[in-house]
Amino acid sequence: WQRLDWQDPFLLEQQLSDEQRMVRDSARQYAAAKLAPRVRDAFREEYTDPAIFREMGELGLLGSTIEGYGCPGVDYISYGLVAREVERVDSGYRSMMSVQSSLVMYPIHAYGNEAQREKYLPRLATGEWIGCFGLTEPDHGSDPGSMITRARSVDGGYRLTGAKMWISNSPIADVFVVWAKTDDGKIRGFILEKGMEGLSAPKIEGKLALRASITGEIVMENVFVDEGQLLPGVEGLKGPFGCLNNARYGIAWGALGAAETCWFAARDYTMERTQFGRPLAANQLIQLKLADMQTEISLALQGCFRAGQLMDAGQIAPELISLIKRNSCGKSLQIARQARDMLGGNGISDEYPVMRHMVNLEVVNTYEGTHDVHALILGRTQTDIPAF
Ligand code: TGC
Ligand code: FAD
Repeated sequence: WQRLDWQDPFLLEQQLSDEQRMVRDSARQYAAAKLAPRVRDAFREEYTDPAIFREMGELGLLGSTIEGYGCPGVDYISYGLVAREVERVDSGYRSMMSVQSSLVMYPIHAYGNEAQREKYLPRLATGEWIGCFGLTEPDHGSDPGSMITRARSVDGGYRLTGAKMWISNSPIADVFVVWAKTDDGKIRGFILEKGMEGLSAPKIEGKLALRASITGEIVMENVFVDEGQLLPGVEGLKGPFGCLNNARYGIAWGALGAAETCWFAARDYTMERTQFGRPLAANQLIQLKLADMQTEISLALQGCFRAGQLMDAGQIAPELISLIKRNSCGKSLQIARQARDMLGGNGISDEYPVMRHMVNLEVVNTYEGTHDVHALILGRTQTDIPAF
């Protein structure tokens, strides 16, 4: 019999290829050396450092699964491992990376023409340009099919009018992938650029979570785009949802990175902290919580790994992505709340990462499809009844 590796009960490490380990290690090193030292102040001051995009670009972390156009073309397990490393530090940093990679570069690569790929992808890959993705509207979040943003056909192109809400990166974005309905009522994707007349992206103030990642609106007042800015390769909701499949998959891995940070913090703290003459970790209630954290995280990681294999084999069902996104986010949020409690009063201080992760995970559990919306997606697979 082997002795259990308590941090890696399923020996996930052994299941990774050398290349996957190498990509993971480089992201881990970067996250520890460059992201961890700035996160506390970034969260306190609600400051998003645009240099992070360029740093990630240098390491090949932006659009990493794309082949060519300056991107390394790694597999989806590597992409997930990177998300986990970055989110160990902060969900906001992973969010910046996911949006750029899965929601901006992916649709340009998958649905764009060659001219669009060549124009946008290399500069998004280096982080010289920052991208954002506009699907959600003030009155249409879980139900984006009811969006009211319109792209009217005019001579030589389209005029876009409408507003998008809760858009990661938008106030500092150079490139905006926006979804709108054309005259025939079909949803189409458009690439907008900073500086276009009628386009603005005000910052949303007062966020109590994900404060290291800037969020804003996209306001479009009759913005003209020529025909060449339409993404020709897709129409309908499957366009944005195709992007969301990739981003949700990355979030499923990423949220577990945040949960691991909370678990390790709770373990270290309760081993050190003495009450009633013995370490907190000597109490059964504390050990029960640690055991639950270990169980949920290791099972969930193994599920993400299997989903990654299916992604790489081109055999994944979108509903499996809903399952792992929902599971990872819901469980990670519970773990963060428990860890916060185990740190007592210190748990509310930003000297420890736990409460920051806890509030961030409230967002991660909500965006890219809420916990309950993913339950309804799974319910539909079992009953054929859409209960939305
Ligand atoms: P429904 O009838 O289910 O589908 C309409 C069409 O879309 C296709 N489709 C998919 N295609 C690919 N992948 C998927 N996951 C797909 N899901 C649906 C479907 O086949 C159909 O195609 P067609 O050709 O037959 O027309 O559509 P519905 O309107 O009933 O949808 C219901 C529901 C709840 C599933 C959906 O609207 C939903 O998932 N809502 C959640 C919204 C959401 O996730 N928003 C995310 C916004 S972006 C974001 O949050 C970024 S945060 C990033 C960060 O900072 O990290
Ligand atoms: P609602 O849809 O109004 O839902 C409110 C509540 O009602 C939820 O609990 C939900 O589960 C529940 N609910 C909704 N419908 C049903 C139903 N039929 N049955 C039962 N319960 C239901 N969007 C983008 O397009 N791009 C981005 O970059 C982006 N970044 C974001 C960053 C942050 C910080 C945040 C907070 C959000 C971001 N979003 C982004 C938006 C995000 O995707 C939406 O907030 C999310 O999809 C939920 O939509 P909503 O906020 O309108 O909530």
